[in-house]
Amino acid sequence: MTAVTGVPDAAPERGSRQSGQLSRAALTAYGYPAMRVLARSLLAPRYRTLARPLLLAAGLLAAGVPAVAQSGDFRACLDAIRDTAMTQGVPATTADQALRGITPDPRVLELDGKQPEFTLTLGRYLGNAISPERIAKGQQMLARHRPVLEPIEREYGVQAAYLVAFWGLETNYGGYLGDFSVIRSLATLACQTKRAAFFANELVQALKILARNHMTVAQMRGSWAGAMGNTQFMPSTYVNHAVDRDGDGRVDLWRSLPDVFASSANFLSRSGWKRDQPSHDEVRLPSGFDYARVDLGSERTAREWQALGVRHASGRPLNDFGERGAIALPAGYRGPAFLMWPNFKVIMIWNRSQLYALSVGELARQIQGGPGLYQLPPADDVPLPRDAVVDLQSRLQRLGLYGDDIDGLLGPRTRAALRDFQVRVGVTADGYPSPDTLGRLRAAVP
Ligand SMILES: [Ca+2]
Repeated sequence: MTAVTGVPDAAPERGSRQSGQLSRAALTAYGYPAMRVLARSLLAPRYRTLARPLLLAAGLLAAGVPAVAQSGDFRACLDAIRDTAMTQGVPATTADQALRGITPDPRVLELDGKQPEFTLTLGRYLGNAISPERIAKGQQMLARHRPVLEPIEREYGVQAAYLVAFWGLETNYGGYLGDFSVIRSLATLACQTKRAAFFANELVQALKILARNHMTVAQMRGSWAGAMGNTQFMPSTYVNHAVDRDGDGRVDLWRSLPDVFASSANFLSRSGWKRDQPSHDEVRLPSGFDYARVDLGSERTAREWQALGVRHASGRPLNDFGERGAIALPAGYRGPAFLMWPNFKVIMIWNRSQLYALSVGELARQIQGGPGLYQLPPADDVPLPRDAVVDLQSRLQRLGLYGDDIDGLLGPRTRAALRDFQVRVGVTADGYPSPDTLGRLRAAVP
């Protein structure tokens, strides 16, 4: 599990701007959403007896499979995964049937090899994620599925609008579930990429799902990276958190919306979702606000922020849930400011992109009839290509302000260095690479 800080938002600029690709974009940027990693550490009670063999197998996977994977012997790699699956209770017949005759999928390798080229701006990201059509459709879906959603909201304590928002962002309300063979995709990623241990474990979990007779190999289709169904669960998340809500004895995240909504609610609830609280509020900062306070780690109570002059964006006093929250300025001081409550972090367990979390929360809020943003992101912001971030980091380094890796990723250390530069040249120190700040940096370091 990664901390909520330290992961910049990036997404590949490819393909159509379908929303499902947003989550996949975040997924490809860092390999996989944190949710899938967390899932492995939260063993459901009925699998607890498997914890010991699982830990042993994890060691085995971490040690053995990558070596085999790097040897390039696909079959030997699959055999190692098959053996691990059997130590975790998967019958040999199930594993053999699933893995027999499969070959690496070149399309999966091609997609895996595509690195994100741009850090999307807030405006671009939200524009893609929360279109008026998606809000309207979310409202229709909320109304249509209310009889299913209401009892789930009561039981799990996760608001129906959020469950619908995750669904809308992951697959555009079930519009595209992915048509890759999950087993073949995971086998390809486990045996022919560097993230062998992670995907080998996912393949073992997928084999468990087959062993429990939830579906056939042919029915198990999903994204190129193995995410399945209406909310794109990875197999480990499915095994640990998915639930059979409609009572037919199978968890079907493709065709059963009761199963889909209850599974999402179960995951969120176990991840610490706070009943009746939003993920964030848009806020208004007072003039003269010290932007050094803007940091995911800098949490205060609503009362403390209120005392510092922060108000709800509408001008009224801040909501006070008795919680602490941090302020984020994802488009710098010229854009909207957000106060992020505990549920924001829970969304980042699902997907560790801050912009993704913001999109889920905004979509949920606007599905519930909330107005659009009070402060729109600046129109002149442009997506920063990775080499532009490399350039920025190099210039900050030459000024003695940045000592970290020149990796082209706009992380918190780069932002902190940028803030120091802004202080030095006497402009608003929000740590955001606005066109103005970039121009000043180029002038300072020719
Ligand atoms: Ca079911």
